[in-house]
Amino acid sequence: MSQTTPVRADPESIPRSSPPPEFEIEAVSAASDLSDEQLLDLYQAMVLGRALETRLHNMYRSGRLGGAVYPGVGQEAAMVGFVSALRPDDIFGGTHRDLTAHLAKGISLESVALNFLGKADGPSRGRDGNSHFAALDVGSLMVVSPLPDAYPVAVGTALAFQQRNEPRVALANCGEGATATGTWHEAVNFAAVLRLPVVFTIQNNQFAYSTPTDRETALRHFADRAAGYGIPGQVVDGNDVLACYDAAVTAVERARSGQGPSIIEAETFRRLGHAGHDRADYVPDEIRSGWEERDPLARFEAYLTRRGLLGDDQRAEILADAEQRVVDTLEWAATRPDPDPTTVGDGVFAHRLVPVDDRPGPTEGPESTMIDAINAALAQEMERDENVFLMGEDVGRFGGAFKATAGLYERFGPERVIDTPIAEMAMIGSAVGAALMGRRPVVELQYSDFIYPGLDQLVNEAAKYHWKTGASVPMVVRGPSGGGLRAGPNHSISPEGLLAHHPGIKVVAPSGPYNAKGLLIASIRDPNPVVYLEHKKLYRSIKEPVPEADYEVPLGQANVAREGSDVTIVTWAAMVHTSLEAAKRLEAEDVSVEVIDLQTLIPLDWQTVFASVSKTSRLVIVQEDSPFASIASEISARVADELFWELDTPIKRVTPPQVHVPFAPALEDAYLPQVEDVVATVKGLAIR
Ligand SMILES: Cc1ncc(C[n+]2csc(CCOP(=O)(O)OP(=O)(O)O)c2C)c(N)n1
Repeated sequence: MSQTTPVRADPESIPRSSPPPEFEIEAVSAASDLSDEQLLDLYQAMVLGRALETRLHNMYRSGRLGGAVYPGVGQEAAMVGFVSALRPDDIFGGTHRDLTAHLAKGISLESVALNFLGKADGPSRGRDGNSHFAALDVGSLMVVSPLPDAYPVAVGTALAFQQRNEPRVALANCGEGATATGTWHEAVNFAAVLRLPVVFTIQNNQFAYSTPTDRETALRHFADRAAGYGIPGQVVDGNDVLACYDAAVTAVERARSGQGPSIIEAETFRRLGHAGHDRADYVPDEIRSGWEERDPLARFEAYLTRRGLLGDDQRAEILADAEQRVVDTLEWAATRPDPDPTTVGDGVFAHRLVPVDDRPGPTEGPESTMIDAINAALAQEMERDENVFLMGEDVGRFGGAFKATAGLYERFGPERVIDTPIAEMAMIGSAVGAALMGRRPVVELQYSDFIYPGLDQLVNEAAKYHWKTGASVPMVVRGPSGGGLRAGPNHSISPEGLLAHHPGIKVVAPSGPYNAKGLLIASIRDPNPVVYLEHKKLYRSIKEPVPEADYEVPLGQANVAREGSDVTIVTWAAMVHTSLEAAKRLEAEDVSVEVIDLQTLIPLDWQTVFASVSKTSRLVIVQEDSPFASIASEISARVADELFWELDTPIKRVTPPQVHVPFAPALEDAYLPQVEDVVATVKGLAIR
């Protein structure tokens, strides 16, 4: 058997990045059928972008602008060429470097200036700066730092277009470096599998910060990745605005006509550093000069001049006008008001406009398990609102790993019960995009443990959208959580503390069939991202009457599961039953226990907790989640803070130890809080 020695890249070698451009210096594609006026519009858009980026960069370097700048100088052909292929109601999802593209999509110069200066009336009202904004009114998605987070969201907008049969398209753009992320791969695969109307563009500007392209991919071209997804990929001269435009028009029309996604890579060059502070000393001179000879603006000017569309005077006038507009707008923006510091806590959640039906729901109904109650809630909401749809792994014909979606595929069809690839980032991110377009997605996680691979989209997109842009994101992520089924460390977590730690996510944890149905209906109707945790041990272990009619159990309201006067137990999900059993045993010993079932962890019903502790003067918190920096810690701290003088005893917590959930029955039983632990803790308070 022959042995081969692996050939590894020499870390000291001169980077292959920035291959000598293969494209002509002079040539500008003439395939496009744009009118003279449209050609000049493209030119003006490129000039304005360059004027803005250059001015911002100079301001930053001279200490007149805070925050950050990520100049796209040198990339104007790709930015303008790609976005100009879109219609006004199409969607663009870009990154930190896409200012010129956002301008071409229609965001005003004023909005951009206000955002850079963190002003109150800017698009993110001072909550984010530089190019990190959204302009949903012109179809530009929110820009956030993690790369390329707008990809899955753009895919979700395309999903909404496909579901509604609307002839609209999304274009998602990023740099070549970002194509190495799992986010990118999940988004492209997801779109390819579902044949969504989306175009993926890559601006290969030769460096990801300082990293050359041969440390980013082993392929010759980034567009070669397309073959791995079964979609077309193409490389274009990214410094030729018409080549970019033509390629994008073809890809956009392909997507619009239902033929699915494609990838376009624009080979271009970032003329300035990665950011304002970076002098890009790592770019070899010969590479820089090769590309600078092919500057996209100079090439297009030469083309327009050759065609007799641009004279020297007109060129000078266009440049001067753009520069003056930029200077005037930035000076004007500087005079606008800063955000009011008293609003720092505002806007995390959208207010629900449809009134919550908070009449106590009917309590009569046939006996049902929790899994059937969840299934009924999904079916009724899908029946009531055609915007509600489900997606997840195996949720279709198979009915989900725990059968929560059984029968829904047959009833509502494959467009509303979507089997997805294993791609939590793509599922959650595309739910955000679909929600922004007016849909009400419900994502099933096969186990709540798989929230981890989707967490970036949850906390950086779903949770931040309303706070930063004012747009609401009504979506539910639901799935089985909790232990007790001998499922081991990766199928048993209780992630409520993890989720509650992030602003902008509501967290719901039902304890039985009745509240499971009402809370799920309320979660679907809520205008915010809600994570709905279904304790899998409760799925089939208890039955109670569940009304057939639809009803809501309002979010943010706890339930007094048992009244008592000596001690308050605050708990939720499966631990409600452990605590109720403990309360029963303690009653025999003449200790009266009040059990509060929180039902919703975010927002938490402090009023009910405080009222109960004021009455009993004692508090025990029982939780299944790990103890360190958890919901139990937070409740302890808040109650100690606000009700210290009303407490007769220390606050106690009954929790697992700070370890992973173990598999062996003996270990898992030792891990999970048991009735005896609760009884012992309450007795330890020496009430009698
Ligand atoms: C997920 C993620 N990791 C790291 C970063 C830090 N970062 C910001 S820009 C950048 C380079 C991006 O390169 P590329 O995708 O080619 O885009 P470009 O900046 O060249 O436009 C890095 C590493 C980030 N924003 N997101």
